[in-house]
Amino acid sequence: MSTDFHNRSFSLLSEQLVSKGMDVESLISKIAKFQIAVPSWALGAGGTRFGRFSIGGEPRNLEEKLEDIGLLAKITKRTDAVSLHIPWDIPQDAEAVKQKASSLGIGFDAMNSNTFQDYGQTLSYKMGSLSNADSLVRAQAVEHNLQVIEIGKSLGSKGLTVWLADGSNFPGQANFRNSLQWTTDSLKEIYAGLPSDWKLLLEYKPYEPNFYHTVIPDWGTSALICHQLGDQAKVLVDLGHHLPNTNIEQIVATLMHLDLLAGFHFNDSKYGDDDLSTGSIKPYQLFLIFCELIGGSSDGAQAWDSISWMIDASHNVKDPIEDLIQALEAISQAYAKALLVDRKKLSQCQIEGDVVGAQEVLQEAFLTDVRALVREARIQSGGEADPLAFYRREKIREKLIAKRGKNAQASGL
Ligand code: AFD
Ligand code: MN
Ligand code: MN
Repeated sequence: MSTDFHNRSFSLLSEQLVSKGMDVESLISKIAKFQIAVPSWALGAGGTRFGRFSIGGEPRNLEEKLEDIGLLAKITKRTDAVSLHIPWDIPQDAEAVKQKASSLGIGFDAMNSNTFQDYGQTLSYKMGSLSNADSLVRAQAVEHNLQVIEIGKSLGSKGLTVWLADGSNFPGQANFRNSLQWTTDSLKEIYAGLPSDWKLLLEYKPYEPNFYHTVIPDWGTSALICHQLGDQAKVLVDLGHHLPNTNIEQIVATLMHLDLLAGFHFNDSKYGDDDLSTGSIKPYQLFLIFCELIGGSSDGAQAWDSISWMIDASHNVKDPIEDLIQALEAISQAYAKALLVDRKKLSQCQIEGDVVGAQEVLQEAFLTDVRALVREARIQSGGEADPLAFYRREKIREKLIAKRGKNAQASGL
């Protein structure tokens, strides 16, 4: 896209916004400040249980994952952190990894533990980890999480995300109450090892890989456990972790009202935990979530800076870097649109019961084409006007294949 095209569309949009009494500079600085962490596992093709199609040139180790995120940071200016997964990303030399990351302008967001797979540890997680009927397995899983905290401390991370695959596939397989109690007790032991300036982000998911019950299936169970752990434990909302038609924006509002929102794993889905590109299926839902986030933080329910922003996606047919460029853009657009909501008018409509008026307020913001505003924020921060066009024009994937090999596969089990 030409600079002239951008300048013309940006000045037209600015005129519109100023005429509505908005401060364009402050909008731009908010958008520029809003950074989203990239998951280390999203730089390679993910795959499903039916197979995996390599994309070529994928990162083969942690250093190459950081290089790919460094590129995203440079051209999009929308990310400045990585969320690591252990044992997939165990740094051989933490200091060297930290140096490399900071040279690329990348910090370390929440660490992710992994007790949903067997990767050579002594006792199997097949029948669960923190909820396992065998106390020795539970102890092993607790120890793994404590080790993840140690690795995170060496890198400057301040968060531990715990997602448990624990559950059962058949009625009678597990005792619901014991599973919940054992999980809670195990999490208390992990929480006791949490540094005072860390947070524990407790993720929930209704099903998969277990298909009859999951120990932490919903936001309510996660919140109940967080209450028993302490105020450093809060609920992680993964957008794909809800049964179809769940009102996620209401969950976000409720958690903020309770100061219990740890943060997000952004993605999109049609049916389940599909891990599709954020904003590719339900952009209006993403916008409504940001309306609650802006409302909750401006009304003092929960501080914006206390929330963690991460993508959690898995790519089966797209180039992972292109997918992440699209996701970062979609998140920024939803945020920018939500900033345009006339909150004073909205609450007036709510008080007066003006249903149509309230919807008009939201639609007015949602239907505003904010791409020029998001692009201006990126250009002013030194990013590319059109990151996707840049990525393709510079033939970056071809260069990565030449450097790393056609069938290079992301490190990860
Ligand atoms: C899977 C799980 C969950 C977790 C992620 C990283 O469903 O979302 O956060 O893997 O461990 O997507
Ligand atoms: Mn997740
Ligand atoms: Mn998931």
